[in-house]
Amino acid sequence: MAETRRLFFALALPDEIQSQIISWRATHFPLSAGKPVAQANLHLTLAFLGDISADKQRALCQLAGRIRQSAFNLCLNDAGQWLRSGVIWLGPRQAPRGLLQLADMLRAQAARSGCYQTPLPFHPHITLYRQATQAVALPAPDFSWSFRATEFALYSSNFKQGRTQYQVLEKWPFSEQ
Ligand code: 2AM
Repeated sequence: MAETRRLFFALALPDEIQSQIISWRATHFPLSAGKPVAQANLHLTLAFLGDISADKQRALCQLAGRIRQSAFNLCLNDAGQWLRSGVIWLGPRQAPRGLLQLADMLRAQAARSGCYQTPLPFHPHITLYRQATQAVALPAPDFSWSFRATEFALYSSNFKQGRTQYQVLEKWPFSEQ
């Protein structure tokens, strides 16, 4: 059988925002909240592709490279918990149009290429904790991190020695207008 890799398109966070979020998380959530996501793994998924072949990866990268997307500002000022999936997340209260357009496009291309896409609406988020199946008191909504998104990337997800590691495989810049 052809070899496959577990892939997804995502936005990275600037390093300094990753580390600010980690400090904030450490002081605003109990230790028992769930399994914290490692600093380097904080990202915002645009489209999850699942385990796909090198051929499908190439085809999806070609389509991704044809997307023309302007850069946009993203403000992370909302947090929530999904008890069913055990996720505590950070996200924008109001998602920028550019982010929604890009995710729609990538998800549609993935679906047309046979990658299963959840029927749930896209809810842009950065997972802070997994296995958070007990309700946690969320921090007061007085936090906000803003940055300019200037590119998106294809990531592979690798599970090694009990840890999930993400690797950037390819990046596509947004246009500045
Ligand atoms: P999550 O953070 O909400 O779990 C890599 O696994 C990324 O793809 C994660 O950000 C994860 O979102 C997202 N993802 C979306 N659908 C997924 C699925 N069916 N299985 C695993 N990850 C999925």
